Amino acid sequence: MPYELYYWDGIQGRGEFIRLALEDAGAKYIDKCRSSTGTQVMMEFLKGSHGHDHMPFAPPFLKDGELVVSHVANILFYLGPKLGLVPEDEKSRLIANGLQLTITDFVSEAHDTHHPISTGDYYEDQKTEAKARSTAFIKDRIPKFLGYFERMLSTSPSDEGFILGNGLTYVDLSLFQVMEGLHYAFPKAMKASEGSYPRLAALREKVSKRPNIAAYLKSGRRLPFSESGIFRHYPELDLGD
Ligand SMILES: N[C@@H](CCC(=O)N[C@@H](CS)C(=O)NCC(=O)O)C(=O)O
Repeated sequence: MPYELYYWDGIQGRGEFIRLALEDAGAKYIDKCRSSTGTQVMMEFLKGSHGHDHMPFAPPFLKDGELVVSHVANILFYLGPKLGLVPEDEKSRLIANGLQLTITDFVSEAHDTHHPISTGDYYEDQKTEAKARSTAFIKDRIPKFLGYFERMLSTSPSDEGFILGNGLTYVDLSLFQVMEGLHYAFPKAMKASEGSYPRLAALREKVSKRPNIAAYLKSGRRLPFSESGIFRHYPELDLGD
């Protein structure tokens, strides 16, 4: 039975962290909302009218048989051992989950740069606040989060440049996506700080060259970044010249 991934059609968004894990592992999955009736089925799940005793609050969620798992970090916690994307011992799994939850926080802050006041309102209605939020994000939050991951990479026992040691984990794939997203959204700020994160830059490069990831990135399954996703490029929110 293939896994079923439920996520808004047309954007990478948070669903991309799951896609990258499934793609790297060569797992069989159906990206449900890319089919004509998928979004309708997803909405039924979210309304609780699908006969399941538990309904997720928001996408992404993954269906594996009768099991429905929500939240990016939770889905990856579930998939990690099945896909061979995390060591199986408890300590490693908890460390990986802690790192992934830190990525969740970071992604949420990246989202808030363009929607600092209300997710339900247009960016155009919160541009002044978005500029203030983005300025602080670039000045304080990107360095704090990326500095942390860079430090974790430098203290990792891995001699291959991965964050947990002993091979790639789903956290490395998510860090690739975070770096891709930040470079898309804030190209000038990321260029200006390029020299500060050599290990993250090397990891980004390394992940992009993994055969399954390279094939995925070239395929139609990889949706482009856009101003409907989490990482959005509004030039006015980036570093000035
Ligand atoms: N913590 C959740 C966040 C899920 C989330 O915010 N999903 C967004 C799409 S990326 C959504 O549809 N949210 C609906 C809402 O917050 O009302 C995760 O990491 O998966």
